Amino acid sequence: MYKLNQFLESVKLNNPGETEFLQAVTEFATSVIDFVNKNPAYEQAKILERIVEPERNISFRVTWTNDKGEVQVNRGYRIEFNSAIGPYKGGLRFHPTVNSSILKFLGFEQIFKNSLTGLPMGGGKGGSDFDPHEKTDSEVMKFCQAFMSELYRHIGPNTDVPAGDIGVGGREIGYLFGQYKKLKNEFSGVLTGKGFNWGGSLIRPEATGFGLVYFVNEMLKNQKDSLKGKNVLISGSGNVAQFAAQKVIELGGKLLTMSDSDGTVYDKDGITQEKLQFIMDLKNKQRGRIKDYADKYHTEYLDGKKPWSLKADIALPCATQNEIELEDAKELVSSGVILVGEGANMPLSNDAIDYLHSEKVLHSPGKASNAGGVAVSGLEMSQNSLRLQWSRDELDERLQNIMKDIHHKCVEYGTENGYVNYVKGANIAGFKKVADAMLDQGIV
Ligand code: NDP
Ligand code: 2IT
Repeated sequence: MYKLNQFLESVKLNNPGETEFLQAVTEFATSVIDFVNKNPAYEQAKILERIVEPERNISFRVTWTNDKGEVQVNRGYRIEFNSAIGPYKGGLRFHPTVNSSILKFLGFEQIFKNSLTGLPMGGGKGGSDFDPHEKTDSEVMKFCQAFMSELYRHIGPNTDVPAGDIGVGGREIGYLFGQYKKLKNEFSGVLTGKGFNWGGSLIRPEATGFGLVYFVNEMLKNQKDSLKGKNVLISGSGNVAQFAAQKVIELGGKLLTMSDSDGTVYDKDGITQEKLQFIMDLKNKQRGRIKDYADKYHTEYLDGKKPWSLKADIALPCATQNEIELEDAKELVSSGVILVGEGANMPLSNDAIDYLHSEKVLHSPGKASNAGGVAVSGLEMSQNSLRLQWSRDELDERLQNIMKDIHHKCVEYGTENGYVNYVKGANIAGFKKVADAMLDQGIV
């Protein structure tokens, strides 16, 4: 029998100071421990000890020159966490806060998320402490080329297939792909999130945000409720936030906020499709700040603040980890929020999650509700193998079915006295497939 505290203590000793990684492992192990202890084969094969240990952890120097000709040094990483059910798959994050703990938590979450999609993808994550803010296109290109000059020897369409995450979007994927192709003399599906004209998939840019709202819709349907007329708070204004916003508006929700790391815009009249287009242009073309929205539409701007103190029905954190802590969770509950759907990875601290669950607020973990992005990445890999591109309708339908299926798995494994504990459901369902594959494949 595994003992939870003893297991967590040993993970802590082996990974000193890696607070985000330990947070993710604690949430996971707390959910699955009873399930794991029901099958002694898992303990005999030391599945828990093995699953928290990355199969390979690569870190490397990235040297490049900025536009002034000054030499710059960054650190690059790729954590190849688990390949039991497919090639390593997961995004690259470029952000100054990136370190080993952050990427290990993301890679760990990715194992179970990818499993939940039903597609054959293992878990991995990578990135760098490079900060793309305020960099010119040519600097971003030079950094991406330098980063790929090392990464290319570790990845491949059947080995490890990176994609985007914070700070890595279509522009960066293009530069990374160009450099990989040049170094390997090979046009292959080694990255996802590619441009449509060079092997990308329709719906991939939209997939995480759309998938989140499809999932939230299933949660509401399960309660005989819907998004129509609901007041919604979204944090972030990047890839995930933008397309979550689009789908919320399409399905009849009233979107009150979006944010960036400087502050939050609060539009009492609701952010419409037209106003959202302004945000998309601002963020994707001009790479500007969300405050410009408040200046243009004369709305409130909460300088340096997150959206969680505002009154609403639904909160969709779509920016970054630990953006909702216990105090924020209390504010959300006291202002009447009935559902928190995670678009970001691990946006809630564990005590915030516990509080929401104790108040019976519906809550979905990112590994379930933001899995649409990697799911369509998996479909991009399938299309690359087939050397075909599917239509937008076909991909949207597949995405909707995958999100419904994940919701179904959460309900199946997570229902406790009528309340769906989506964290528990997602962890057990995601874990089971990977653990059983590890058992089948022996002690490797
Ligand atoms: P983007 O880089 O496109 O956007 C990130 C957004 O979050 C920006 O608005 C950014 O503001 C804000 N943000 C980032 N870091 C912080 C911070 N420390 N504090 C406050 N705000 C912050 O990233 P994505 O939209 O792709 O990713 C957002 C989240 O979704 C991440 O947690 C990511 O892991 C997760 N995710 C992404 C997927 C994808 O397909 N892209 C798939 C699944 C999950 P600013 O510009 O000021 O930095
Ligand atoms: O966190 C995530 O799931 C992503 N950033 C997307 C990963 C992918 O391979 O598409």
